[in-house]
Amino acid sequence: MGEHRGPVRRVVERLQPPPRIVDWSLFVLVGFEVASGLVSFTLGTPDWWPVFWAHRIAGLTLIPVLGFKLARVRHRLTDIGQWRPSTALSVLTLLAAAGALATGIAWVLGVDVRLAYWTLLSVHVGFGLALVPLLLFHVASRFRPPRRADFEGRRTALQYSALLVGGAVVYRGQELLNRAVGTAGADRRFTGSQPREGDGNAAFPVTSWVADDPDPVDRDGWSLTVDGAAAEPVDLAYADLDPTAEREALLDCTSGWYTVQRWQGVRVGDLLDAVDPDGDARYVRFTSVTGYRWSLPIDEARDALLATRVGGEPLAHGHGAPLRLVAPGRRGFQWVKWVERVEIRRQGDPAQWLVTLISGFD
Ligand SMILES: Nc1nc2c(c(=O)[nH]1)N[C@H]1C(S)=C(S)[C@@H](COP(=O)(O)O)O[C@H]1N2
Ligand SMILES: [Mo]
Repeated sequence: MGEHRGPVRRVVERLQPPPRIVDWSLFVLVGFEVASGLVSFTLGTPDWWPVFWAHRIAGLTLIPVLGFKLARVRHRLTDIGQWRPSTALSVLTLLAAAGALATGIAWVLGVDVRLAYWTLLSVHVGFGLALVPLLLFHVASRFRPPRRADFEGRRTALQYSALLVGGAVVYRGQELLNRAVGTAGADRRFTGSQPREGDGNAAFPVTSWVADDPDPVDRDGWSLTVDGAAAEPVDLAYADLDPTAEREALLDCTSGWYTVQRWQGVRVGDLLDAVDPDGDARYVRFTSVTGYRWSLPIDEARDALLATRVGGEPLAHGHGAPLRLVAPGRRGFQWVKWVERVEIRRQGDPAQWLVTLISGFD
């Protein structure tokens, strides 16, 4: 029989790990993708590039492993007589995985379409999150513990190294090809975000998290409270601000776009100096009129800006007027809009993770 096998088939068979290893590595790879994908949302500075690379390479490695799996179980899917309730779940799991892979790859290749309100990158994240409960159910309904004999030591390790190296080579090749052909995918940042060009309010989208959508803030009724662990808290009217500080900063949203703008406003360090922070102050918390909030370590906060203008224009309501945080090196969701309170604190604020997600829901 051996002499009838084609060369492709022989390579596949040589690379194919044992079935249970295939199943477990799918589980581990998907777990890694979900974890690294979520963590990547918090990373905004280029020294974190390995996380993004690992996410892409593991994603590409998933494709052949998923292929091995499909080749093995395809008769269960195609033979309707064999369908069980758990088969439907398996198909949904497969669709979520295929959807996440397809949207991830399309995004890398520069496909920058919107599905209703969502960027393709957001759809990718949606598929990935849907995959979590589906995969857990799938594993629970078909769980088989790995056996010692499954780990044929060196052979399996070699197979996996080959798959990972293959993934890295394909990803690197894609980068070179994207650049050579000059697709939109070539302009992506290390985070995967695509550029939005131009200056001022109209140059980049208004992006709010889930349900945070306040009425326009009336400047005359608004004031900025600077308080907390400080000797002399103050309450500043808009006219009390001296918005003459200026800096260029890059806003990178986790939905997949970035923009470089000149922001003008008040340096947070100047606000802090005015209220005389206590010696043990360690964080500064910025809170929106909606309750949305984020904290920065005090030294980083000093260097941040509370902006009243962008690209030479007064900030539009959607972008956070009258005052929004500009936090260079942080992802967009940390750039709190419609700020009304700056609070000096001794501790961080773990609850901010939950508050930002549910802010705006009644
Ligand atoms: N109060 C508040 N601030 C917010 C948000 C929000 O929903 N509410 N969205 C954040 C997100 S996810 C991003 S990417 C930026 C987007 O800023 P922009 O709308 O000016 O583009 O604002 C951040 N600040
Ligand atoms: Mo965002």
